[in-house]
Amino acid sequence: MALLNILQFPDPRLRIKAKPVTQVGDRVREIIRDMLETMYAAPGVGLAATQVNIHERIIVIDVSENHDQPMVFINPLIDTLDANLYSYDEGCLSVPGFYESVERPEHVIVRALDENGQSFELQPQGLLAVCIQHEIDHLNGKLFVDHISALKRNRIRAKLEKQQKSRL
Ligand code: QAP
Ligand code: CO
Repeated sequence: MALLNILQFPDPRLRIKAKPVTQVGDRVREIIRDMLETMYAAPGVGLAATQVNIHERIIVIDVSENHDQPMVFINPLIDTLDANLYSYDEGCLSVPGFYESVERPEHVIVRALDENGQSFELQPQGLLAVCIQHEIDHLNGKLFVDHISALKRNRIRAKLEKQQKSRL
């Protein structure tokens, strides 16, 4: 088990588009274990492989109250079911200390593989629906700050760059 380093905005590696996993084997299961350990330690409710500089389509999420219901999504595919939007104050382990309201489809359906390579389908509700969409964005090189105004995004970038420089 290992804690992984989490990339911070505006690191350009957060913009890399992740590649599909071709075989769900022990190598991928070790990545998943390390991602879960890193997410719980942060602590966070969701983490995409992109955020730990692994450019493969792997997501871990745990939105349960007791942090004891890990979910794994490999090669997730998502469809929007209707035009309803849902607004949520989102944060991100790669954008520490900043939260902004983002609107996304409320009703989606997700298909993915689990850690054994078995396909499953899910119609997530509430925070889980938000989190899955947020994490799939990461796999496509997109961050929640891309959904807010350029003014707000640039302010967040400037503050994080300043913090990152002072920590060198
Ligand atoms: C993504 O985010 C998410 O700023 C997961 O200082 C968040 O786990 C999806 C975190 C909200 C939907 C709604 C953020 C931890 C954790 C911070 C996270 C921070 C420490 C964020
Ligand atoms: Co995030």
